Amino acid sequence: KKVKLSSSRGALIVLEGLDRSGKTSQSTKLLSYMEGLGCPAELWRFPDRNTNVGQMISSYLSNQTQLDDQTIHLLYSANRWEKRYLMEDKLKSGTTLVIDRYSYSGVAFSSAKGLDFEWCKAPEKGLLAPDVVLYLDIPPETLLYVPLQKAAERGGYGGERYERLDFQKKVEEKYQALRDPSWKIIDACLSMEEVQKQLREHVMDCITSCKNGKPLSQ
Ligand code: DGP
Ligand code: NA
Ligand code: NA
Repeated sequence: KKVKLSSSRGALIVLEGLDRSGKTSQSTKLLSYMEGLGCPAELWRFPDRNTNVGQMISSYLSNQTQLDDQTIHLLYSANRWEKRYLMEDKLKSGTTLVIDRYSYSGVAFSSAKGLDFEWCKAPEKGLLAPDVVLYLDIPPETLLYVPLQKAAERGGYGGERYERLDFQKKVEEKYQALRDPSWKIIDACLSMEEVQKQLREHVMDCITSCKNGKPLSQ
């Protein structure tokens, strides 16, 4: 469904992948690259832990709050909804948004816990559709080799909920079920530089097609 035809809008670029697939460092690098080119862009991430809803999610993730699976699922979704209209304004004003996780994380992580796949998708309907999904592909076993220093910074391996190998394997299966042929699958085991190079190519192609009038959809 078309929201509005715009002759020059920003692109909605989504990075997805398992925990520790490198999304955060790669998206930060992408932003500096775009800034260097003078391309208006912002880096967003979900969950956005700065809002009230985001603080509830953050408290849940650090095991300070207990919530049932359905409730936390809807909070993650609400956290995207509360940014939806700002997102649309930014895109229409020509700003490209690079987003570290979006609805696909919402469905993949919750359905990996055992919630019904279609039920998980329902509250995501009506959010803006990404112009491109960049999937950083790592074998879940890679989680076993996270450098000790990084694990320590994060409060130890498995410090947050979800960061266990068996669970990440299920998440990967769900991502595969969500995947469509338009996704760009990037081998995240390549060097940091090579991954970045491939991401930049996809991003620049996507920004060009949005500038050329590709409509925003939901
Ligand atoms: P991050 O801040 O990207 O490290 O994400 C925190 C954790 O929450 C991570 O294990 C992935 C998971 N997660 C992110 N978004 C969602 C979501 O929308 N729903 C569910 N169930 N989990 C999510
Ligand atoms: Na994470
Ligand atoms: Na993977």
